[in-house]
Amino acid sequence: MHKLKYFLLPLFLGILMYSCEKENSNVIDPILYFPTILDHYITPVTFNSDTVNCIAGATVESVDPISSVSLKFYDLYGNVVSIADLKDNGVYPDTTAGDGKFTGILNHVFICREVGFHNIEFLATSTAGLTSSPINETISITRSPNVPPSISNIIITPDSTQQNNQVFLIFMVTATDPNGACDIGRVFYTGTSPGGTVLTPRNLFDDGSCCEVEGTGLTSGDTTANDSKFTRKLFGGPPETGYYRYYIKAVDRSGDTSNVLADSIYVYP
Ligand SMILES: [Ca+2]
Ligand SMILES: [Ca+2]
Repeated sequence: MHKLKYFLLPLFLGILMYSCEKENSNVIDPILYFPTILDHYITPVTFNSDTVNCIAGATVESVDPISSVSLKFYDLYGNVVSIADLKDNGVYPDTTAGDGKFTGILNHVFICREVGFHNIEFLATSTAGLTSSPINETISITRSPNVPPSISNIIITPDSTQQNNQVFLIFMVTATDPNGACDIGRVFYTGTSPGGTVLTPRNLFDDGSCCEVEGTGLTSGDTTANDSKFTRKLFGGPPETGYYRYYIKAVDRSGDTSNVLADSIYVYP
């Protein structure tokens, strides 16, 4: 009897599921028509300027009428900083109304030029509120000629500490760039242990200790964000005795390097 029950139960469930599916298939699903961007262009794609000014176009196919075709321009941190509406209305730069080719002008002026590759995204939305798959491209922002950054006011503490004694090591420097604070790409130290081992390079931050850095579970130790003073606070016990030597420098977004400032921590037995 028990065996029969175990045989019948799945059979019963199977029939139940089948009948449910059958019932579902009788429901008329609404058919969703997503617009498709068939073709797109943007020109030019390189700017050696604070101003971005491009003409962009997208050819859109859609069953439902199109309510908008937009072009988003992103900063280097993933934020949308400008949006252009592409129109199919025959008004410049669009040539012919109603041909499915949407055209517009993307314009953005940087307060501080962000040299690098910026993402742009084309997106079409229908009157039914359905959006196409986004199409992504990049615009390259350059700076030529470029002026390198410079650093000053190096502070590394403590001056000395005992071997294996767990302490906070603090690295500070002021880094500026004549092209603007946003042109500082990276501030970091390299170094060597007393025995000559190359130390892992560490970045310094001007982030006001907003967030955990580099998966360490610690913040940078920086006091005030965006004041050109970069800091890195680490916790550890130096294992070797002698001089740990550190070299700090900055690199800007065009890859040019600042002067190098050096300091050391003496570790006694
Ligand atoms: Ca620069
Ligand atoms: Ca700071």
